[in-house]
Amino acid sequence: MRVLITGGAGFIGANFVHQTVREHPDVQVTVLDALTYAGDRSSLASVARAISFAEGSVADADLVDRLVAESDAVVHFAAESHNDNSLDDPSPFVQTNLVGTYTLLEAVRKHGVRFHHISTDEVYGDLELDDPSRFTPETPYNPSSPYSSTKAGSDLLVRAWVRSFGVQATISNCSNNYGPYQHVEKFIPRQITNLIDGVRPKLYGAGLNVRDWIHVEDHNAAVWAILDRGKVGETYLIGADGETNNLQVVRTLLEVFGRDPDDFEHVNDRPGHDMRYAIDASKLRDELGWTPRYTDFRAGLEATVDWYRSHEAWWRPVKAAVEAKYARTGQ
Ligand code: NAD
Ligand code: TDX
Repeated sequence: MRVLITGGAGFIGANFVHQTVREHPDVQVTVLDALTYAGDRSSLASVARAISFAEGSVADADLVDRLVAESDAVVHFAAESHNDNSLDDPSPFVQTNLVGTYTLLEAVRKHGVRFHHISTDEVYGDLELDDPSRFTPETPYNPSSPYSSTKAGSDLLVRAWVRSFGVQATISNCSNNYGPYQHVEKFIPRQITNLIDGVRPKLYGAGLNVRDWIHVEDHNAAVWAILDRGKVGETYLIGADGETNNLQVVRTLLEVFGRDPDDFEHVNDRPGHDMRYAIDASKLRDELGWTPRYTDFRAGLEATVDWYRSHEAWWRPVKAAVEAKYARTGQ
């Protein structure tokens, strides 16, 4: 099987490429990635000889048509992925997340290629802290930010191309990922690299916002379960029952570093900051038999800290610029 992986030089995509090369040696991998600020070819260095790499945009119709014609399936990770950036400048979010997904859909329609669309739980908006419910595939879409609204729009394009044109597609909406190769702009790697540098972790607002953390390896194993056994036209929610508030994450990281758990800093909150995400993944568990393997969040965080400690050459070159950008908004 020939699989085209878009966004394979980014956080989740690179981990997916590594997992695929390791666990599905029969699969021929091609990565399509624009190498934006979030893409790093060195994340694929150890598998470079096992894969093909095309540098370019998912919104480039000619390039996409050529690559899709040579593929049996497309797994679409490529996106602008950071909420804070989408508040600063939404335009690349519209271009990549909406126009890019449209461009891929037209190509898979033309060539009859299987498509899997990677999306987020943020399409459902947020939940109150005292609301006992969790997101299910039936929860109405209600996105809050330019990022999540463009992801929601891309999901709706996929659904329409399935219904109107019979495109062979599935969608997954996953909760917050953590693990190796995550950009230092994101919450967990930002705090880990701050702590390595002796800088206090930065908590938006009171830090009571809840995210449903899942290890990136568990997310990607679920994507393979959907590719192997998922039903075309269906949406699967991916989550590992990992609800934790940001304050608790920061305190745990401080403990892992042997520091006072209260030695963090409150910074400006994110405008429109979603309060809580929570996933009910029972459809994925019951219908496809998927279960998460990384169920000890603290152990997963410790392993992630070790990874950032031993891969300083990977993140150091971009750290100062990320912090300078945050400083402009008092974050
Ligand atoms: P990321 O920002 O780390 O990586 C995105 C990758 O896409 C980068 O390699 C970048 O160069 C590439 N890219 C951006 N624009 C492109 C374009 N126009 N053409 C080709 N490549 C382009 O993102 P991530 O955190 O790995 O997220 C991957 C996917 O998973 C996204 O679709 C995101 O919405 C989704 N998702 C992420 C999370 C999470 O917690 N990070 C959770 C749920 C869903
Ligand atoms: O320095 C920080 N301090 C802080 O308190 C940063 C960068 C974030 N936060 C908070 C904001 C969120 O409540 O931590 C939480 C997580 O923030 P992010 O890492 O920016 O993730 P989030 O906005 O929740 O979105 C992530 O999960 C869903 C991914 O970036 C998305 O791509 C994915 O769809």
